[in-house]
Amino acid sequence: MRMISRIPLLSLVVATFSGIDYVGADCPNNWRGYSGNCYLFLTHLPMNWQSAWDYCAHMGAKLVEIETFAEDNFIKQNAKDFHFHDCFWLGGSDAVLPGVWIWATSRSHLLYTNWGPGEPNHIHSDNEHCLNLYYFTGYNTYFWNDDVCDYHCHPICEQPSIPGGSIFGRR
Ligand SMILES: [Ca+2]
Ligand SMILES: [Ca+2]
Repeated sequence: MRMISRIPLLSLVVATFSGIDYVGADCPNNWRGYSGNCYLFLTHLPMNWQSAWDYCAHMGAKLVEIETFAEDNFIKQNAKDFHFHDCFWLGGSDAVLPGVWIWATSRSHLLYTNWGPGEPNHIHSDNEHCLNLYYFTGYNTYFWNDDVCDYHCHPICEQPSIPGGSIFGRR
């Protein structure tokens, strides 16, 4: 007699991927949380790169530094939420040594990158030393782009989230 054993499917794994994990309680108002960090998309105040860097630094944050595909995806998805096709400043620059891109706050080299098609193309204009998230219309999405630092884009600030949010006055 043959025994047919059925192995119950104990765990049904439903893989969903939104790339967005809101942990708002750990972030200040209007900041969006993802994987231990909080991000502010300052969509009403486009400014040049230096002003964007200063704006974030003034709050004790940094102009966003994207280290992973997951973080990049989170930033891109959130940028799309605002439904305008525009640019956002990222915290990268090659102003110190043209062609050598670093994250300006942490002073570390860019390891992960997501350059748009043909970017960085500063070799053609020789004055694009600041990194932004730029909407490539033909691709219907955002990519990284080296751009003129005096252009006006929207800052994205980043700072670590605090479990419980106590330092932000929220419990
Ligand atoms: Ca980061
Ligand atoms: Ca460019």
